[in-house]
Amino acid sequence: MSSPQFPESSPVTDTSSRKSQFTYRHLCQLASFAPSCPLRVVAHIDLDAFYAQCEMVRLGIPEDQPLAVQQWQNLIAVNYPARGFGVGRHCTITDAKKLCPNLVAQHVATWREGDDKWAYREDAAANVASDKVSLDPYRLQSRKILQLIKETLPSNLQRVEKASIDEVFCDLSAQVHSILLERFPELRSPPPHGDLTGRLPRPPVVALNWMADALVDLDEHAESQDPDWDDVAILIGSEIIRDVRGQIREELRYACSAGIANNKLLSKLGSAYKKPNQQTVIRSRAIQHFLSDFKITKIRNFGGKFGDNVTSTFGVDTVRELLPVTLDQMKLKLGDDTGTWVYNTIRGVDHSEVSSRTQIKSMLSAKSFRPAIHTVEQATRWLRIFAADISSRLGEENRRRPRTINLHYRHDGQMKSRQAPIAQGKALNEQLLFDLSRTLLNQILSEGNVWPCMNLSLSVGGFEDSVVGNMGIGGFLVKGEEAQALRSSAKDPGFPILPGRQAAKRRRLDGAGEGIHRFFIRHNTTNDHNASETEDNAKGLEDLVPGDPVTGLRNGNEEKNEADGASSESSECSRCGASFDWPQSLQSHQDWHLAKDLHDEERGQSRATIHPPASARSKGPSGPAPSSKRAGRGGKMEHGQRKLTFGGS
Ligand code: DCP
Ligand code: CA
Repeated sequence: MSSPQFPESSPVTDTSSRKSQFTYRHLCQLASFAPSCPLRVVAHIDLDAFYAQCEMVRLGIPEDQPLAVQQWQNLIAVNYPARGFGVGRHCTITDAKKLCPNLVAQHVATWREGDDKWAYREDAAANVASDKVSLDPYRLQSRKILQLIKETLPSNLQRVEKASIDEVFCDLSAQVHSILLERFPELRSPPPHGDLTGRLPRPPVVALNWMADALVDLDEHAESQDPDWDDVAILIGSEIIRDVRGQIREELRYACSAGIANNKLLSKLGSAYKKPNQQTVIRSRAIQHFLSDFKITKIRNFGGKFGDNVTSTFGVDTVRELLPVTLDQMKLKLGDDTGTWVYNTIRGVDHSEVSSRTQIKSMLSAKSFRPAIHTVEQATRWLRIFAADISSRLGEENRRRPRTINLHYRHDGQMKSRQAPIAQGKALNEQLLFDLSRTLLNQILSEGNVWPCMNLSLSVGGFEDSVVGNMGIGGFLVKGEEAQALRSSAKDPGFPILPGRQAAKRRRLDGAGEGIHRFFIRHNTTNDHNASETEDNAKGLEDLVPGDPVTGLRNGNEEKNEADGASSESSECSRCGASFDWPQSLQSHQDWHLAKDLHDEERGQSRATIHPPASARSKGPSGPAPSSKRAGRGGKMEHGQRKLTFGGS
């Protein structure tokens, strides 16, 4: 018997006496997206050289033309033809042109002081003082791509999560389940004696047709095994994603790469494994082989200081070298939660969910001034731009309306912020935002002695319509460029990373692990380098901010001296004892507790959760050779990853 859907697969003549390792329960779990289901299929889709492709598509540039996207004198995206000449993001525009004289360098669109619309401008690179980068063109393409993915997958069986401007996770489990039942009628029968723990019959194939996928080799001991349902499921997932990628290419002309595996961690590593325009399948039996060669610091969440500390604590460099460390040893050195998390992660275990929630919770428009600005007129012109920027982005929020507006203002190493409610009932347009921001600016200016101004940022937050129960904990978080700008401007010295109970517990520990534990209590401060200008921040710092700094800074009189990062104030969380140097950090932390309580309540369970250290957040997929390009980049996070669960789900 040969399955018509698997034309080149080898059939098995007699399967009746052989059983799958998977049960009827596993099959049921597949239909309900259960994160712990061993048959689960998750894909990660990542656009190749995204901003560069956006410019190529917009300008109708041939695919083999080297092109880079320029922001001032730097490159922020480089297409693959240009990479062939050795051009990378690290290059200045001058170096890049030396390496590749034929390079097209397209500057990003900018808002200009005094103008009321962003535009592509010939002279943008020379006008860093008067221009502000606009990422609107890329956001628009991103939305189109996301929309197309959603349209391509069956509406009732999809779970699609936007992870950043050019990345999407898809949990394909329910769709795969439905296709399995369609193709293999034997799976439709109820379990013998109604026993869900009974094993499924084996799949009626011994070799599957993987087409041209970059199929990761199987683990050594697994090579002799015949395919089981997890292989069949992931193959179906791979077919689905091939189709999705084909649609994106055909309809929108974008090339993307994808990883298909049984969780987010692996699928994300997979999408970066072979680029551009390829997909990589990591079967369950190939996980160990796939992960072993990765440098620990290249695994998601192991970048930065956290990864460095793990490697130095155990004196290892690669996953392979860390594998022999026992769970007990890990716990001893890293604490129970972190030790367990590290132990599982390097084995490819990740039960984080793909969450369809893509609604953002705040928006920020910001500009750092080099040189500083000195007049009300200048500041006002920038407020006009911020209002236009936020207003155009609000237009895409499907009638969701923010409730608060904040202005942050930096002068002489001090951050001042003011907040006001946005009155309901009035049309929320550019003019209203501008008027409100001017009122806030006037409040700040009335104090006198506020010039020169080094940074201005306007944000809106507290979006309504969100039913808390539907949001999940991520709904309380500010992400991406918002988080970055708020954080770098406020120079908040540290958001707590773990629920304080765990942090407090860690403080009691001593020994070699202590160096690591401190990263769980305090995240690294980020450099303030006009970072809010680029989507890099959205990509690199889409990390957990427990609580909402926008509302966290709710006291309009708070002013922080950021010059030395010190504060005379210190506060402790009454719930868990974690201590904070800054009141707004404590406020954020308490908001986080509240959010987590609601989240746990919503899920009807209280699982231990751990947030990987912010300092450890890396783009991640930079393992073996094909991905090494990512080394040194700031990391990016996506939703489910922020709360790594323990003890199964
Ligand atoms: N980006 C940025 N600055 C960075 C990193 C990224 O502005 N330091 C922007 C430009 C990128 C986009 O985010 O096009 C997506 O980032 P990726 O890391 O996914 O990189 P690319 O899509 O450019 O390339 P790849 O093919 O490696 O995914
Ligand atoms: Ca990309």
